[in-house]
Amino acid sequence: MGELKTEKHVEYILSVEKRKDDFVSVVMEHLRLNGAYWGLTTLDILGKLEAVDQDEVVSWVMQCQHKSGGFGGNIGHDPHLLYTLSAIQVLALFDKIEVLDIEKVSNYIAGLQNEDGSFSGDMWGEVDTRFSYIAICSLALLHQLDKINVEKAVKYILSCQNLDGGFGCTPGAESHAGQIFCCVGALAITGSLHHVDEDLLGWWLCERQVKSGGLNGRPEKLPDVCYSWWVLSSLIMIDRVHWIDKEKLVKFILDCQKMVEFQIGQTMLLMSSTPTLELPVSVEFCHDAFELGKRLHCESRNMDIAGLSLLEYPGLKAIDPAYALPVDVINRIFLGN
Ligand code: GRG
Repeated sequence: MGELKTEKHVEYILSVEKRKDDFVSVVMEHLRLNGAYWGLTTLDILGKLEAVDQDEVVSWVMQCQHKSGGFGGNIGHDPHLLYTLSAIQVLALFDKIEVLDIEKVSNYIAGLQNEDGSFSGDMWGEVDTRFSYIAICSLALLHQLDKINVEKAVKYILSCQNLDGGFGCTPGAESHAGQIFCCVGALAITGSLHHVDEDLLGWWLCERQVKSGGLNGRPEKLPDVCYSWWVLSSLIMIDRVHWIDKEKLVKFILDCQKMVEFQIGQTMLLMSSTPTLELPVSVEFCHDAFELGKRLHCESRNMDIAGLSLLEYPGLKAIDPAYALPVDVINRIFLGN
């Protein structure tokens, strides 16, 4: 089995953090705060958070705040719940939550709860269990859960539970591992996991492991290394992680690491979604398109490492499966140590 190429992952994440003006940075600029959350969390898990300039990041995060109290994905962008959570998470990593006007941010989040207990992602009204998780996770990190109707929020999430034990994005929608993470995470944070049939859901989740050891996100789909996070974290929260073959999954994740030469003499460690997927050996003319694909994989890469942390891979900090932040950060917030 290969090993985790820690230094190469750190090198890659820092290179993405530094570039702000190239084509890809412009195309991805509206997502930057969420990318920052994943990248910085991964650096922390790898024990390398001190490699970034904390003051510079905190100052940039605060410039992403809108007058409504919510955060956009970058400076000057519209506010959305997702980036508001990312902002709180990044500040939590640096132990800087106190720079927030907690009243203002939590009022923005609470204002997006609907009459039926669900949450809209922003002022335009899209409803999804992702937003229920985001609102609940954000308010819990701010110690402000009493700003919403938790009972109704839980009731709405339970209305998205399917007969197969899984959860979808809205009532009646297909079960998907990503949505299951959101619903199980929100139920875990609110102390409502007793509503879940752990054996039924655990069965659905462990069936996501395919022959290669990788996990897919729903039946009959291809495995993808990003589900190392969504499926594993859910299995851990319902105490059924021993129902999958962990060793095979570790091998699958490590085999997705690919050293690729993308400029003469310059190599980068990329992640493919499955070990068998060949990444193109890039030459200068396809640099931009390749970079874009690479950047889209950045989130995946971070989920792989977060997944390895859940699998207790040696040398990695532990990550909390519900809050998706390092356990020491969560202990600092909730236990004050
Ligand atoms: C703080 C960890 C954290 C999350 C914030 C945004 C969010 C809350 C959760 C997203 C959950 C989710 C829906 C993840 C799934 C993302 C994904 C890989 C979707 C792919 O869907 P398809 O249909 O792929 O393209 P499949 O694999 O089903 O064919």
